[in-house]
Amino acid sequence: MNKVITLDNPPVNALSFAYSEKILKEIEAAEKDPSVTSVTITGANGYFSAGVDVNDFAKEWDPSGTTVRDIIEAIERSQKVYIAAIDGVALGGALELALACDRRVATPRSKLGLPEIKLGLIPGAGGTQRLPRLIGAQEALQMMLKGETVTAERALELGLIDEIVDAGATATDGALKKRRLSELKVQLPATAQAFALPYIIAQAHKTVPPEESGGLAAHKLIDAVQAAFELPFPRGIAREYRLFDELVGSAPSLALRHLFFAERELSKIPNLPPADPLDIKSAGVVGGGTMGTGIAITFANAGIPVTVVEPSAEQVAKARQTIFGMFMHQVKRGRLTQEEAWKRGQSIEFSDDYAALANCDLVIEAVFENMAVKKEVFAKLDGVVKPGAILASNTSTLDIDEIASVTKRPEQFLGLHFFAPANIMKLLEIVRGKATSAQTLATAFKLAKQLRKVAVLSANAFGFIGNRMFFEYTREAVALAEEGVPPARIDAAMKKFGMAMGPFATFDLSGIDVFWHVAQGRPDLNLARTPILDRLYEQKRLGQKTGKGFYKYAEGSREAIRDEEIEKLFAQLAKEEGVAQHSDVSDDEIAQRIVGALIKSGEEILRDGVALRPGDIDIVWIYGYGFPPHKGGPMWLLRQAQDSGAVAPPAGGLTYA
Ligand code: 3H9
Repeated sequence: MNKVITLDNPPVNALSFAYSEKILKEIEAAEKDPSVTSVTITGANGYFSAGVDVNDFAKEWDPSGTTVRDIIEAIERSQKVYIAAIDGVALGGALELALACDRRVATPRSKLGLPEIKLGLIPGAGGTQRLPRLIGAQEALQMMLKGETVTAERALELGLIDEIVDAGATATDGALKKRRLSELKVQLPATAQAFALPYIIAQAHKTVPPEESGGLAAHKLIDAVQAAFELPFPRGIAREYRLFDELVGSAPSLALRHLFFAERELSKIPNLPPADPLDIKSAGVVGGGTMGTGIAITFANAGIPVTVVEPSAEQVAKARQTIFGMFMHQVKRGRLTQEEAWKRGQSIEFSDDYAALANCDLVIEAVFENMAVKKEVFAKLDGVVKPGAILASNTSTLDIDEIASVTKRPEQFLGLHFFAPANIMKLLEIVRGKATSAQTLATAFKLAKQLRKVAVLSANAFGFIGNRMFFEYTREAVALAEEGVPPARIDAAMKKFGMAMGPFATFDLSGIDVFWHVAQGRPDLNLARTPILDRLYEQKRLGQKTGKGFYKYAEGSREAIRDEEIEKLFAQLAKEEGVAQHSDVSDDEIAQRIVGALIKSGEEILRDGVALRPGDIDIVWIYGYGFPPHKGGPMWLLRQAQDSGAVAPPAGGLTYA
């Protein structure tokens, strides 16, 4: 007789300590029952299981209690045949459970993966030892290092599952035999020679970042796979358990787990009445510049038809050309097939007439960052677009309520602030105006998910969350440069800290004129220290686009070259302003001052109610500004400093308390 054990622990059948104990008992019962010859493990609630309950890894992680490891060990000892019948997601410890079974089948919609690396961990229930034995060392390493899921179809190709079956098919073949992966040898690529192992391992270590730069778990993962090659199975497992247990308490894993939960909190808005989101079946974009075209592609990529409006036939042609070029680029890079690019391109329409937007469910404005211009656009849109449709501005600094005031539908008005390049960057700031309705907000969050964006709610305040902090961040960088630290050194120190890009390189990429205009618009806020921006603006040193900014660029190149003229200019400004020059600042001090300014501004944003939670701010900086995920975000760093009783850094006036 076949016994079915169903993982049923809503919402995602996570294998918590308590739930693992329950399943272990069911397995023990099946083991004791002589009429049971095989056991099928399957899942309820539309999932197989999302793996071990991440909440269990809190500081008191105690592997001596019942965990999925005990379930797996019981299956390993058994003489009965175990089948994993996967329908839906099978991740982490759940896939490891499936790997301990003798046979694995999955429905076509299923997704399988070992995503532990994304939490700064490695598979810790035998995955690093069994997966290489099943699908080969190289494929296994790749799958675990990326932490990405594979479809059932790909899993079959890899040999990860034995068969694709229809949903509900749990029938078993009585002739099934035991097939313990622990008894297999790790396979090397067919062409590999005896020397391949050290080579594969050495190569793998080279492809991941250094331990201190976010690569800690990746190196441990490679060590564990090496153990799968070199050690007998039980010793390999013991090595893996030890490496996993060490990683649970590591700083990068704590940071990444914080981000996992912070990301899932984002759409929980306190005191918001429940509301059914609208279904956005078609969208419009006003403006075919960099942002507008990127936004249009984002909709097309998500399968939502979109219409782009520009005021003249000439501008329409240019927008069409930009979008066509962007799709072709993807095709050339091998990221998109020609057919798919064509299909997506066909879902974007162009017009020079606002009337083309009349039936859209949502229209986003992405025109020049100027209040008068935006008001004119929305006054027109409000008259043309069907009642009930949502109107959104992509402004990065302007007052959403003032823009909404020219429409008769402030309840259906909000800010949707995309980050350039809009089709690549994952962050979306959803800006709530004073009249924005609960339904409009719910629709925005649902839409963000469809567009595969990570959406963070911001109140309507200058610069919202990200840019307001970004101004403080660059202001501190400029202050350091005036004190005599070369911009190139400041950028290098910030990259060493882990930022994707230094602040001065970002100025040059975005355009110094952009910052200058924003600073001019709000002199009351004393945004960036403007003297240097004024000088560069006067000298037409606008950044990459003019070949000179805080760096020099060779014709047609984006490679930043240090420019002593800039250092002289900073020295001159310092003299005029009476700022003392000193360059005896360490890289750590540079990062501490700049990140310190960021944290201070984050505290203000929380105090002013612009962001809901510290985690929301961290997500903004990770997804929008290239903050290193393994450091958890600026507010997470503050919390760590507070928890450890760290004192204030020396300069900059920041206190962590
Ligand atoms: C592991 O297995 C270690 C082992 O190797 C070794 C051990 C010894 N735990 O994302 P959603 C919650 S490490 C606890 O919004 P979706 C989530 O917080 C684990 N909770 O839905 C949310 O709760 P709430 C390896 C979890 O449909 C709700 O479920 N596994 C877990 O967009 C819905 O989640 C992973 O890393 C969990 N493991 O996506 C899988 N997973 O409603 C991580 C989810 O209260 N999870 N929740 O906010 C995922 O990738 C996605 O959540 C999943 C669903 C694809 C499952």
